[in-house]
Amino acid sequence: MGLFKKIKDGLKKTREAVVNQIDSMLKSFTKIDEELFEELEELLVMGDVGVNTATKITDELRKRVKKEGITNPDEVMGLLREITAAMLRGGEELNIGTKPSIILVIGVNGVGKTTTIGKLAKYLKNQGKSVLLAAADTFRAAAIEQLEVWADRADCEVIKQKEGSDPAAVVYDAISAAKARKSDVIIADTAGRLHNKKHLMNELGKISRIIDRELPEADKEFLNRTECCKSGKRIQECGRHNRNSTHKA
Ligand SMILES: Nc1nc2c(ncn2[C@@H]2O[C@H](COP(=O)(O)OP(=O)(O)OP(=O)(O)O)[C@@H](O)[C@H]2O)c(=O)[nH]1
Ligand SMILES: [Mg+2]
Repeated sequence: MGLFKKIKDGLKKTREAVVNQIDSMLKSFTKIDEELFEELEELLVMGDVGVNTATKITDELRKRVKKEGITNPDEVMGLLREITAAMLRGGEELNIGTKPSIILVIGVNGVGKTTTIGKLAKYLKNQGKSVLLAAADTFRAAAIEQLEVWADRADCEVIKQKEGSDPAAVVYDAISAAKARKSDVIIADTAGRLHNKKHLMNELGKISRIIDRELPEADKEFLNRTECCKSGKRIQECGRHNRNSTHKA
């Protein structure tokens, strides 16, 4: 079995397991009460939905149940599907209309920046966009190789220099390459950093200035692993939330 199929099947199993658990939990209830909402929220969090999203989903469910006078737990699964589908539809779109446009992915150590880039690259490629990755995490050992594995899966190219080189120079190279190849989107990986590490924050400032100078008219997104914010907004620290992380920068 190919690696990508293995990952896809793995994700499918996880999703099915969560849905089955919610289903049997709902069947064990005869009425809808606070305990049901709490158990549901717990299952969503354990299923890797994320605490904020799990709370949003259960809050919305409480509202709908009350408003529509629903009392039968059998009806909860249908409502859940509607709520999650609506949340996905309502998601904020990335503003990446110009050619090229650039997405700079930032966040503290181990929150899933590189993984998100891999998934995003694949998603954009499937939408017919040409994607170029910039390996601007030159700080953590093996970060470049990790990005290359994801690039391989998404079938896109990585612009890189050697470990320890200036990340702003990598971004500069990637912008030049994207202009020459007429790529649609550049996605730049960056080293995990905390806002109190001044030299790393300065480095981010330098990358940002290079982008503004080289791509003054382009659409730019600063994608924070836990939240999205547009270029120019203050870069906020995002909390370390990943239970599985083993990396240390
Ligand atoms: N459960 C879960 N694990 C994830 C998710 N995203 C990433 N991971 C895992 O978290 C670990 C760190 O992910 P990376 O993508 O390397 O995170 P990073 O922010 O690039 O890390 P640094 O480059 O070290 O700062 C890896 O083991 C990933 O497989 C997610 O959405 N859910
Ligand atoms: Mg990384």
